[in-house]
Amino acid sequence: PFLQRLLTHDTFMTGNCWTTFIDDTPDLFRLVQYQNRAQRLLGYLGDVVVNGSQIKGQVGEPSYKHEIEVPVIRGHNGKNVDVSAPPTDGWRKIIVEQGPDAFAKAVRAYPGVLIMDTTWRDAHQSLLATRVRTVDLLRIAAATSHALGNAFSLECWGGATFDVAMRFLYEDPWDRLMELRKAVPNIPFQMLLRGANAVGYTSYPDNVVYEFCDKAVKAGMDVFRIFDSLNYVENMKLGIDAVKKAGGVVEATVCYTGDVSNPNKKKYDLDYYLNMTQELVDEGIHILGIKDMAGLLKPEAAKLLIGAIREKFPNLPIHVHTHDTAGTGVASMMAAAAAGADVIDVAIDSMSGMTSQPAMGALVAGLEQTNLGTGIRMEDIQALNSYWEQCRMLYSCFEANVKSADSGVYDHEMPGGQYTNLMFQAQQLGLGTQWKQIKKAYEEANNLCGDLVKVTPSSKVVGDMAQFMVSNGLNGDDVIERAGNLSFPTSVVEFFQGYLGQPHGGFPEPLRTNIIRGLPRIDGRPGASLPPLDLVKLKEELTEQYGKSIRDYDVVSAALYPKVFDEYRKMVSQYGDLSKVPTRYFLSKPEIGEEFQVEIEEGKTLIIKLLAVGPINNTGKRDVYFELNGEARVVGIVDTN
Ligand code: 3PY
Ligand code: ZN
Repeated sequence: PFLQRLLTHDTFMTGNCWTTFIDDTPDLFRLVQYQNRAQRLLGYLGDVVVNGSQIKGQVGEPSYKHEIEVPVIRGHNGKNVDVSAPPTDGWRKIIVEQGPDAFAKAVRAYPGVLIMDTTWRDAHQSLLATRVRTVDLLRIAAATSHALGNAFSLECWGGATFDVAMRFLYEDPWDRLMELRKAVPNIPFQMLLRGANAVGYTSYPDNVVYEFCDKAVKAGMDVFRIFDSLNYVENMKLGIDAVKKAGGVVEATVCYTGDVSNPNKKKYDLDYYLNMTQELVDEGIHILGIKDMAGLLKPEAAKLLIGAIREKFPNLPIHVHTHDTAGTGVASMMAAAAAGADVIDVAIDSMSGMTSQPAMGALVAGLEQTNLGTGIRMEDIQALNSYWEQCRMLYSCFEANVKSADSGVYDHEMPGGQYTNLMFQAQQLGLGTQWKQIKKAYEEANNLCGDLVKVTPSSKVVGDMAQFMVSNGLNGDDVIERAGNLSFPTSVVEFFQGYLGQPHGGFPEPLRTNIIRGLPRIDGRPGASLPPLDLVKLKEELTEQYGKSIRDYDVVSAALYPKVFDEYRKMVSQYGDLSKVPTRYFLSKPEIGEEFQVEIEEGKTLIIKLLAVGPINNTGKRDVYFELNGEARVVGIVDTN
């Protein structure tokens, strides 16, 4: 009947389509669009039915097959809270009404310790290959806005989430941010910004970083944790200035490595961190971040480091981040709190521990018994945790199977996210001893590179060098001896050329010269020599290619990740917006006869049921039969098995 209406429509009959047709008959056009969207969505679901999910990194299917129950939050009076009414109270109010300086002052003046919840970013980046999707964040967003109303922030964006959203989940990172913002108006949002590398792995032209920060604030971001992977302050200055100009809160960050409690570890000692803090303070930052990306900060080191910074900078808010790889997370964060930290990072219990952050419940309970309470109730943590327990099982197919603590991290110093990644890869290769070798080689590679701060992207350099050594059977001495003749991974060569910036203590020689040979050397900030990107021209080109729907946000995505953006748009034009498909059906096929819903836009819900799968035909396709809002639909899917 729909096709009949279309074919007999006056405008259509005149043949005077499409440009004026769309403008003149919006209702019919919307109907075409809607039908089209539904059919494209069935194309995706049909493909999963016939060929299984193609999401990279997925092993098996979700171990949880039920609808995830969203918890009830109870108010102080014991009554259930109506979470559909978003709370207005929270730390964000100060940012919005009085600005970042007032916010920083209020945080410093708070008598207890505040928490940042990393569940929506670092926790799943460290445990589940960054694969948690927007739908699952959105479902718990309203409850979270009430339960964690006194949190300093929710870390929900940046780091690897930006490219993984497009690359592997086929969803738009900007939409994620804007939708979450709508659902959580009261708690500040926080993101991880890799300084001059923004949310990428390389330096970008300065104007791209400015544009990125400007758009991030417009989309709802508040606090920017800005770091550089070599602690190279010249790279950080760009990010600091860009965030300031955009109106965001600048949390400039010192990445922690080594061990300040060990007098034999001299390269990164207390003076190094105090000097770097001074340099950042001189830039007029709002908050100091201490980013212990590998979980090397032992309790005694936390006491020394935070204590020394607190003493020298009494008015500076300090925000501490760690990973629980060795198992010292809660002890170290308790020590940091006692030594004067203002904000501590934790993840909801079922998304915490090991390569993720320490457990929220453990830290909050521990601090409750001191005079440093967080203002977060244990009862609310339990409620949120019940949701994430189920979610963790839903994403079980992305678990790297890290099963225990590893105090070997004090030697190899791998950041949490990379640890899970490399362990997963070693497991996939099926070589039982490979993991042990990789860890050893990582330590050697770090020493070869001059003992670096290791965090994205410098950690990738060390990881690539380690894998190169293992696969070529080389030890550190071999590398030094044969450096002039080996063909090193590109990331390693570029690092030695200076493309990431200047490491503390300089590059080791003669290794540098032997690796880069005749290639150019970059002496200062690598991005300084990049010409600005013509964003106006880029927008025109993108609009020509993808149509009028290109927003300024998309221009930034394409500027940072041209190829990833293009492939993402191709997926969208083939299957439509997949971000609202429930994760279970995004990753695995439904049972025959099982009914489920997809809300493709507010108020527009598709009710879908898989009816049958046909035999393979002579074009190599199978017909997949669905019921869509009560009507039978069929899609032909190429069987690639
Ligand atoms: C990132 O850069 O994504 C990190 O999480 C570094 O720790
Ligand atoms: Zn981290």
